[in-house]
Amino acid sequence: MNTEKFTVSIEGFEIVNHILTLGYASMAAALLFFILTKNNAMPKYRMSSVISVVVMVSAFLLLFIQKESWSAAYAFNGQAYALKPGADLFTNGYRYLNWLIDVPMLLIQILFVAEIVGSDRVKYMTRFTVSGGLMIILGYIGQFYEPGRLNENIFWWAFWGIVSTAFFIYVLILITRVINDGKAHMEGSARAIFGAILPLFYVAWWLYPVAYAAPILMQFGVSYETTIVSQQVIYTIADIASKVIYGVMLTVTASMLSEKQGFATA
Ligand code: RET
Repeated sequence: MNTEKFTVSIEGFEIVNHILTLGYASMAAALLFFILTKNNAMPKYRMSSVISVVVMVSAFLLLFIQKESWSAAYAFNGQAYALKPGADLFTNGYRYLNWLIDVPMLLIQILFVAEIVGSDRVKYMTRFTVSGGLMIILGYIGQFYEPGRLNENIFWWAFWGIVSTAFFIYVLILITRVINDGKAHMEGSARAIFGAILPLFYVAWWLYPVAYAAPILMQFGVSYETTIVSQQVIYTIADIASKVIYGVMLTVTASMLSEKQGFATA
């Protein structure tokens, strides 16, 4: 096996370790935030905070494992970090399994703050879970063939990525509807903050397919190191935006809506 091409510089190796540590540290800090602020909102909104807590725990564990997987795959050879013979290869696979939990959770949590209830809530919950779940499972299959991996196969990687994107577009259509419906019965700053979730969502969620696609740059002469390091940086920014910032915006909206309805926090 030619492991030469899989070598990463000291800086590259450390940036990934640092960014993954930032990732799981943010999840731990935000976990406390969601627990401590849960009662600032009326009971009907609190499921949003409960779901954020679930998401934080699962993302914390995943990013911790991701960091361990990265450190364990390489060893310093006196000049750079080379693949360690006999060690497990670094894999993003754990991420996808974490998303399988977190994607339906994140999509469902907003329904409580948007006050979508009854059969509409059930309808959205089902559609979000099925389409979000398929989007992730198909991407999980595709990532095994990622360019740069030993068993790369650009055809299958692109094929599963494109099919997964079709479900992603459907999720974007549904979430746009949910946010617009929710906004319709809000006013003032609650409406402004809740409305700002839509652009956040579009930017943060698109970063995932961008990171999935990044390794194709190797076909155009970009190094293995640059693509793999930027992939981890993009994933971490996306994780913090789509889970932590999103959850905080929902929490703030819920407490503003509660206050308007006369709910006083102790
Ligand atoms: C994949 C495969 C390539 C095509 C597309 C993808 C979309 C992934 C998304 C993931 C979102 C994850 C979140 C996780 C939070 O915990 C699967 C990368 C479209 C949108 C929000």
